[in-house]
Amino acid sequence: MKIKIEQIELRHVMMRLVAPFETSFGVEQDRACIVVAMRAGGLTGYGECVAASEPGYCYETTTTAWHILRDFLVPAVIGQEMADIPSLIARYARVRGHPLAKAGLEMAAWDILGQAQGRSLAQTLGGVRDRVEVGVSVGIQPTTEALVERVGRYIAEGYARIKIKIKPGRDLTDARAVRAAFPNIRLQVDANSAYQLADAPLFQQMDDLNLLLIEQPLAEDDIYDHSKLQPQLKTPICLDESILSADHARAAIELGACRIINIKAGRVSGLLEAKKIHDLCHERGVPVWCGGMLETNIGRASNIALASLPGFTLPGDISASSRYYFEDIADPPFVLNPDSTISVPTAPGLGVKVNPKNLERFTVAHEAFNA
Ligand code: OSB
Ligand code: MG
Repeated sequence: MKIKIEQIELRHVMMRLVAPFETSFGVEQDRACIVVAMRAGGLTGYGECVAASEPGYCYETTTTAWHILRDFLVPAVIGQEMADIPSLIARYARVRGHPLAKAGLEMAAWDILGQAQGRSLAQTLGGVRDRVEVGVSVGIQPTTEALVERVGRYIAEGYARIKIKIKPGRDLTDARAVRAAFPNIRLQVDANSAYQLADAPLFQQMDDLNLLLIEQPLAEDDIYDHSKLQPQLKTPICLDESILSADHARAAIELGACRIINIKAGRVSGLLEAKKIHDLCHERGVPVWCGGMLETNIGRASNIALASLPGFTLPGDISASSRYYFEDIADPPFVLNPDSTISVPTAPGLGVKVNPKNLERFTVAHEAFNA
């Protein structure tokens, strides 16, 4: 089956988070993304490019992603016949880097192809679960006391796994306080690249907190120093920012730089590469889990489908829709089941319905490209 890509529409969307989200690289109150609408064969597929307003998590921003999409990716695929995902990717293979921009476009194509074949994204990817285990990622709070209270409220809502963000000056004390208040909760920390190898003694002090993992302690481009840090710790290191491809994952595993990998389709240029990383890790017995980028329900549907693959054995950073936004641009909302899971969509493609009124309301810029 071949489908001609007739139109691609880009929308710069801004949505207010229910609460500000603070990490070691900054605070976000209004979250930006680019919604990609692809029209082909009478169908519309949606993708979410997760580039943020500022280059804190990675070098891409909403503005660079818009440039790469408008000037390079869209021209490479518009008017072209699409048979499958590899044939789509081949058309823009000469564009180096910019994984978040590529992943937004690729997601829309997965949605179209799934709809055309009458298969859910989870089915297409090879998912084996109808519900996925989830947790919540808790930003840095004004005080340690406020953090403990915030975590307590998420646990009361039913989240069975908590991740707290750390930064220099708000690390050991915060982690110890949360562990002391909740001795049995599954707990992990995320440093978002804020430390150096010389901080190894700090992370050694976390070894008796029974953490599931320590996420991305060192620089985003430094797999090597993580391989120097991991042997000094009992707690597994999990890489996020450092892993941009299956080749990076293989290098990190073979170097002993981590024992767990966080997979985000955006960071690795799309779901096809995300599945490759999953397959490699699954073969080698390395646990993976699905990371999040504060997605709308479009990106969340994609994350949940990905997390239904068999190697995703740790809870994902995939929370209920209400944890992020008061109102979303796609329905139905994702809700937390009593067993700290979220159900996998079963409708064809992403399995969510975009709400045109809300999408229009949150759009700050848009541009359409026709074949
Ligand atoms: O490092 O995992 C991260 C959000 C934005 C950028 C980076 C990260 C995060 C999160 C949020 O931790 C996870 C979520 O979407 O709930
Ligand atoms: Mg992370």
